[in-house]
Amino acid sequence: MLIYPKSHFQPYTHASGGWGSAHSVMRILWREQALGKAPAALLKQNKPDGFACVSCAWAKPGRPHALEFCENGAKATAWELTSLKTDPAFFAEHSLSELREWSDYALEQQGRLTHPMRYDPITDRYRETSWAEAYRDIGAQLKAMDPNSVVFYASGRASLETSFMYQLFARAYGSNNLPDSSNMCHESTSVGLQESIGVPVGTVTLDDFEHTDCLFFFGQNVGSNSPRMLHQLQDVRRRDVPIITFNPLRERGLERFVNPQSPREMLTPASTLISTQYHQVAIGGDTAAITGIAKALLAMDDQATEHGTPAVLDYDFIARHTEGFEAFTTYVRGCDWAQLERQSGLTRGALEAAATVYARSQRVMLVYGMGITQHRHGVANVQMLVNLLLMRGNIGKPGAGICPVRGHSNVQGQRTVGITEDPKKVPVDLIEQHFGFSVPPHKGLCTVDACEGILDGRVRGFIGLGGNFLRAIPDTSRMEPAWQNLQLNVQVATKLNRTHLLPARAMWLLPCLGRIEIDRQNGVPQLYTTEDSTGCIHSWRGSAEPVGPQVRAETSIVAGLAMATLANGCTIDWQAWNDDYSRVRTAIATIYPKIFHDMETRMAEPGGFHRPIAAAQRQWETPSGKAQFVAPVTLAEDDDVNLAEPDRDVLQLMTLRSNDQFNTTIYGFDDRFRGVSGTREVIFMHANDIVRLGFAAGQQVMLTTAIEPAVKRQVGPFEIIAYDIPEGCAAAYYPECNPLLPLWHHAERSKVPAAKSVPVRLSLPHSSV
Ligand SMILES: Nc1nc2c(c(=O)[nH]1)N[C@H]1C(S)=C(S)[C@@H](COP(=O)(O)OP(=O)(O)OC[C@H]3O[C@@H](n4cnc5c(=O)[nH]c(N)nc54)[C@H](O)[C@@H]3O)O[C@H]1N2
Ligand SMILES: Nc1nc2c(c(=O)[nH]1)N[C@H]1C(S)=C(S)[C@@H](COP(=O)(O)OP(=O)(O)OC[C@H]3O[C@@H](n4cnc5c(=O)[nH]c(N)nc54)[C@H](O)[C@@H]3O)O[C@H]1N2
Ligand SMILES: [Mo]
Repeated sequence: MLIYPKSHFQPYTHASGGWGSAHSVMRILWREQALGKAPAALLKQNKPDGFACVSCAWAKPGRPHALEFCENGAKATAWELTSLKTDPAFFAEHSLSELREWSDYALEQQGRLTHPMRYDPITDRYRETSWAEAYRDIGAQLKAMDPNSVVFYASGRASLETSFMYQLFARAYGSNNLPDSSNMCHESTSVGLQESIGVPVGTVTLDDFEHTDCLFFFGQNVGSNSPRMLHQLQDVRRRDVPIITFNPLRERGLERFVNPQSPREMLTPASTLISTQYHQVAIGGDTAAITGIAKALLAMDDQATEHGTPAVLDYDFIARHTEGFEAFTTYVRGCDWAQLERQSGLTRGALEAAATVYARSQRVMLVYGMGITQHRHGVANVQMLVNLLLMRGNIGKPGAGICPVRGHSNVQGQRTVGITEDPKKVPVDLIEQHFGFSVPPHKGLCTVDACEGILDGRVRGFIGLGGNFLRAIPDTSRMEPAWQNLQLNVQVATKLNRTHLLPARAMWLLPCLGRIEIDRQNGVPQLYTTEDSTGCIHSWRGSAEPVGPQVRAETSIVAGLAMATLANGCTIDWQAWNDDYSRVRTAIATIYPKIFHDMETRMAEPGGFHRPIAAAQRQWETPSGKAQFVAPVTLAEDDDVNLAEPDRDVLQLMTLRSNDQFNTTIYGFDDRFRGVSGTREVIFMHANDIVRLGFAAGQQVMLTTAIEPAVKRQVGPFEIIAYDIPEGCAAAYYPECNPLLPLWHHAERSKVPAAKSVPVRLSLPHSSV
């Protein structure tokens, strides 16, 4: 189906942004045949009177730039506004067995889904159905099933209105099975921050970037995955604020940036140096690195005591606001430097250099992403970041705080309005009082639990509100066969993907509007809301004409399914909510008054409104009312293999995104910043490891998971690329590598799959392992 251009590797020596970015945007607008609608839409992107970018969750400023979008946001817009269509004629032509042979890229490249479709097992094809029939038949199926056997997945994009309705639908039906993409992403944050500082989300806002005097960056690839943040970083650097980065790879966006919206920068060789210190930490070495920094701070503080100079630690803050300091410092003092160096892959000198800058800064922010959360000890990792901040009182003052960079554009908001498997995290009393049904009391299934349930047959039905579950989850080679035992699979989507192609006994594909499109109910365009990474809630409106008359809003689809499924008892007027989204917002404000009071007026203010975040006011909503220092139990973020063992033949593999994808959506086969073009089937390795293991750069190898040998997990052949990465570490792309990731290999407590630490061995394609 797809002709791969010849692959090519050439180290990228330019800054991120700049002409490379402009060129890449034009190419996708052209290919998606989106030059008609997309340029006009781009002017509305992330604007107060426009729509929220469908790409990342980074904050949208109240005073936006003339063009408030980035290369990847523009690609996401073009992808959604494509004039290509995957219509009933397409499905008549291709059977599912045939489509399963297509690549992810080829599937989505067919364009937008336009009609509700039902799978017909006799012809192995999707056939057009009507909305009325689809709702009726799905409702009948759901009514006949045990609610505990049905999973309601959400992928992080749907609006606050849709998400609120979706979780009520699931709960009124009798299920708390509400896994979310967050379960594969920042759940380590939600668990770790809640326990340490009493809130599940970050504490900083955009204003803090204007006041900070030092920024630390851990495991987040800003240039590809949240490029609009480069504007804040560029401003920070103009004030000569140091940025200290910990990342196994020298990511371009963390090194240099040219603002593509600045004519001066585009026409001169000027670029901004982003990171002032760059530490290529070993994969899984962050806890050891932070322990080293903490150790250096304690040593500086001891010296200060000795010399009678001012303390390095903020003892007043520690005494008034925290607990656990003694146990934490005892742990840190007990670690020796040789161990910390070995485990972090960094020298004592490098860690002391970072500590010195930290110690002399008054307002420090820590920014982080998947490099921290997607590890076996991802929760402990997040808590180590908090420990470092607490040592000098860097939470709850302007310019300081913790900044997890969320993934999907409304993933944080979905949690805020009740998408969670844990009923303890929702206001059950208010829901029961207002909507006339009982919330099931027991905990439902998160993503990993749902996968286990599909494998062992407990899960019988799956509703997907967006996403590409079967590609995003771990252990995909084991999951795909099990998936086909499902009784029911309903997918609400904008484009065709692999999750739509593995038939359950009954299966529907329901096409929805994207959020760039105008959502009219009874002829009236509706507003919708989202919450960004900084806890800011905005209202938006679509600006492009819908892709076709048959496509429905996600809100309508949820209402339609709920009306067809729910028996008596639930007092929600789904039809009224469907007709006027302001009624849904009124209901949200009734259930969550502290956050959403007066929502209708506040959401329209430029830049939206901030949800109250207690920790940012130094109120700690923890059981003891204090922020918690949490000592790690181990320095190894992933203790399935011993990283420090000499001459291992096992590499620690991280699975990451290229600059040409949004999660499982592959825009193209180039990763400009990492210098790869024409292929995604590569493994990045250190030159010494290539030689040591008896291979050569350019050679094709198979990758096999090195834990749990009883189950063979293998992908390949992939081409070896010699790359600037710490020895013992390797990198390759997600989702191609997902068959390698055992389902049980997830973070303790948060159950986030440890996608950044898969132990692998390499072999030649034809040898047996
Ligand atoms: N264009 C684009 N934007 C996106 C997405 C996309 O796919 N494409 N996805 C969205 C989503 S859902 C999410 S969650 C975010 C993801 O955005 P990121 O959090 O940036 O996720 P990854 O691309 O997986 O890359 C993680 C980074 O962590 C580094 N890393 C890996 N292991 C370690 C480690 O052990 N320690 C440290 N310090 N660093 C490590 C990697 O080198 C890489 O730079 O982006 C969102 N935005
Ligand atoms: N190995 C490995 N695995 C990972 C990760 C990793 O770093 N490594 N990252 C994990 C992370 S952080 C995440 S968030 C998950 C992502 O997992 P998902 O959220 O499940 O996956 P996406 O690729 O974002 O989903 C893409 C699909 O969403 C649909 N879609 C797009 N827009 C809309 C819309 O507006 N409405 C609806 N209804 N559908 C829409 C389209 O049909 C598209 O095919 O993957 C996780 N998996
Ligand atoms: Mo994510």
